[in-house]
Amino acid sequence: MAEQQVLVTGACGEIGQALVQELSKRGGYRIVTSDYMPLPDSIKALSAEHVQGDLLYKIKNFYDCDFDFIFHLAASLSSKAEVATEDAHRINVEGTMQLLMLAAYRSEKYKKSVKFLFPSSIAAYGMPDLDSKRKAGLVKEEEWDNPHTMYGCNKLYCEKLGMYYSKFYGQKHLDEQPPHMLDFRAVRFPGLISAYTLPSGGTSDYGPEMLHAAAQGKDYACFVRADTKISFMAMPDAIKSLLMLMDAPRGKLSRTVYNLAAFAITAEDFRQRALKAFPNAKVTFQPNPRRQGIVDSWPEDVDDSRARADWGWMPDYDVDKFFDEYFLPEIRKRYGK
Ligand code: AKB
Repeated sequence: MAEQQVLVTGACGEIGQALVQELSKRGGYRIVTSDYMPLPDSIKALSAEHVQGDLLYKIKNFYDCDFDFIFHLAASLSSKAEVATEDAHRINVEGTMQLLMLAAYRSEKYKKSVKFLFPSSIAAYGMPDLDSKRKAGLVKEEEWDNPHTMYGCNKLYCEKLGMYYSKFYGQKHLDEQPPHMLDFRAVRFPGLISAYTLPSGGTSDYGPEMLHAAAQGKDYACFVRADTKISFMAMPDAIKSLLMLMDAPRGKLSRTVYNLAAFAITAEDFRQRALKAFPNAKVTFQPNPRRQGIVDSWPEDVDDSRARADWGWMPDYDVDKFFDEYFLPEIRKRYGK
């Protein structure tokens, strides 16, 4: 069978590296990557072609490519986006729009729905205050969607752009809808934690940063309060969710954007777990008001029942399995502790 063509943007990021490795393990794909950085050794041999540079200037490289799937992961994350807002808008919104236009055009012209997978985020939510956050319980996709950050606004708007290009682009009468519109699918990820890579520029970064520091015997000053709570997920589950959504038959999907959750814990829970595994670790709390404000605006946990019902989503790792069967064994190998 001919290989299917996949584009992964932001391939050098944490999700990108893990996704390229998993797609390559599955086999049957010609993987084209793009990023402003050169590919790291972990995935260099797995990419058939790497387009390096600013996506907005490089998009023309993809005009003649016949992609079956696009994973658009390139983004400026929440903390970085808050200090370089216009640049974040350009990367997060204009980059996404150019790629959506390209995929929509190719879907219609070649009568083949390009599947466009988009990682949105819990940053699409905006809890007005801590009291509302604590009382909100499991937040559904359509609730509290007034983001407080540039990144959150960008993600929420790109979800809407994806719906526009997949449902309404061309403004044909419903009876005349061409059968081959772009097939846009999005997940709202919680904070992600990998045992192999570290995030940069995000605000949920305190979780993985603390654990990696503790495993290396380095002191860590956590930039949020001890009681700060949001949901997190193991990187293998994040990759599993993207591949499950990629494979899900269109007819099973009742919506375009799905919440995902795995385990919601506090920064103090992270500290306790880190100290239990690495008793010499030293973790203190030195909240940064700006970054604290960002995490306080994100819900404590989200309701992912629609993803479970529509496409069988179920994380492999709850909090205990995350530490005992994934993170600690892998991190001990990595840092030799
Ligand atoms: C960030 O912290 O910006 C990201 C996210 C939650 O989307 N990890």
